[in-house]
Amino acid sequence: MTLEFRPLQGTFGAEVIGIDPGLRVSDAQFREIEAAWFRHSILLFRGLADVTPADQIDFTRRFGPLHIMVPTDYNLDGHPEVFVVGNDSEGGKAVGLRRAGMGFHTDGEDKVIPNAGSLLYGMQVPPHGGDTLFADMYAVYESLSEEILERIAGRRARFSRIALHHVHYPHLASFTEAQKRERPDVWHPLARRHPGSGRTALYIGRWAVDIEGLLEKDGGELIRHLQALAQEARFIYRHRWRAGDAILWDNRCTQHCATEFDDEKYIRRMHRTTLEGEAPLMAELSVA
Ligand SMILES: O=C(O)CCC(=O)C(=O)O
Ligand SMILES: [Fe+2]
Repeated sequence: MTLEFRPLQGTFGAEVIGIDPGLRVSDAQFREIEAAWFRHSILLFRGLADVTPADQIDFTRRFGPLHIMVPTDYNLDGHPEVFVVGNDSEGGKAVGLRRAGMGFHTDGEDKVIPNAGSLLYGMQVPPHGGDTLFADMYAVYESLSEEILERIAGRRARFSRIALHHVHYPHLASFTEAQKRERPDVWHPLARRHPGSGRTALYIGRWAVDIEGLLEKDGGELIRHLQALAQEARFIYRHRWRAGDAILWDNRCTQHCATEFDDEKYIRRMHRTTLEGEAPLMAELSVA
């Protein structure tokens, strides 16, 4: 069956039409899907049915090696590659991570090797709320002024759990010395070249705190300015989930953010498979 890719919002995002509802695809179809993923950054699959954890793992693995989330508390029994997101419970025990991904981020941005992408499958979703927002970080990069491009060219941002833990999780206990050792700061290029598309995206996220080579205060201000810019409506696709949807996003050129829903009243259960990645590539300076 030939696949069709129907754009979601300009060239950002596309719905894959004509795919097998169990995500079983031929090699030729896989090549088309991967090329479309590089063109559109996020792919939406709708009307999926009976995608088992094994089907989801097999499909995602076509794109590259899978990552197993640590700690393993919310990984599916027997299928540790599947990480459960949401408020579902079994036998009185929470099976998923609640309130995951609030705040714009890319998965694994706080690690030396961030994750290339993730496939999130909506098994059970609330009738309203619980949307996921995606930001097109190629478009954000392309909107930057020459002055900002010059300030970020060749520079890396510092991503720091240690510096921002109390900002993002004010309700939690502060970071212990052991946690600080486990989650040291990392630096990634702000202008990131995508190895598949060859295009350049702005690479920041919720753990980015300042910029090497700039005063801490100036770098911090610039990061906050860029993060506010990325959240402008013109760069955002809002996904309203239906059960049976899955989205494959590319962490190298998008950010995403979960939103609230009434979790006293509704169950939201999502299964996520996560791709390993590569050390982010610094893009060449493209300003004169
Ligand atoms: O639940 C969502 O909408 C997104 C959660 C998230 O950030 C993730 O699964 O990586
Ligand atoms: Fe995430």
